[in-house]
Amino acid sequence: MALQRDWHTKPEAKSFFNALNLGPSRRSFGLLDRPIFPKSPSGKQTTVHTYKIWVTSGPMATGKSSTILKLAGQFIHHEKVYPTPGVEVTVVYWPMKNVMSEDVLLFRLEFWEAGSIAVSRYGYIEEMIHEENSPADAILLTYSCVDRNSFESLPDILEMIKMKVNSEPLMICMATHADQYLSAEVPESDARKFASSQELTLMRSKNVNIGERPNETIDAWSSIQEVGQTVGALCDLLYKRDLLKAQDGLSV
Ligand SMILES: Nc1nc2c(ncn2[C@@H]2O[C@H](COP(=O)(O)OP(=O)(O)OP(=O)(O)O)[C@@H](O)[C@H]2O)c(=O)[nH]1
Ligand SMILES: [Mg+2]
Repeated sequence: MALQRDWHTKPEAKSFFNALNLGPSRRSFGLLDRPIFPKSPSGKQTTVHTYKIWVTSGPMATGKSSTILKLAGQFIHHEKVYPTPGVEVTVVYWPMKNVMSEDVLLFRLEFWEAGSIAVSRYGYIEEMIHEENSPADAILLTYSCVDRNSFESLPDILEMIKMKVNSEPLMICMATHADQYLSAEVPESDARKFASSQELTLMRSKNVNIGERPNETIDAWSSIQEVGQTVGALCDLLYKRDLLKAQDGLSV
């Protein structure tokens, strides 16, 4: 049941992605919004697969909000720092095609972030994110390539997650500031070693505005091509995890 990770680059994907855009930019969806979506080439109604993704870090700003904005195709304000005051949820829809069945699946990724200042003041707010009734399907452990301390803090965060979370989420290590590799304080080899020793999937994000348009908007197709690899990989890994869990006879 493999998904076509690069489907966003195919001409037939265009009408599906356009259904999620608002004019020349990607639409930002509220929690209750539901896009109107075309049928699959197979004639079937598209199924929606929802996943909760918790984006976290050590007790510092690593680029959590910027990564989420980047994946959602929204403008990132670099000139001023905007610490996330509490918990924020951002919804990203992403269509992908099943290689075997020709069905198009619509992924609804809910990115949950608690700001680092808010967490250090009110530790309980992160508990909301991994509550038992709706645990996170994936955890994005973020660190900044240009801040060694943020990388050094990851083992403790990981330990804390292992103690508190028993739903076996997909674990991703997300390196931000990948555009600033010349000032990197964390060599690629260190990141790879850490990720493989902890069985984490390593991803990178360059949280800069590519395809900038007037009025602080981003061109939808520039964004889709920019983040397609990362979002496609996330959807594919989450979907495979579901299938494996179903095979193992666990509830999903
Ligand atoms: N050049 C560059 N700047 C980045 C990148 N990611 C984040 N930044 C900048 O880093 C600063 C902090 O980014 P945020 O996304 O607000 O960090 P955060 O982890 O959400 O911070 P809190 O909400 O306070 O926990 C901002 O000034 C961003 O513009 C990146 O990949 N490249
Ligand atoms: Mg933030």
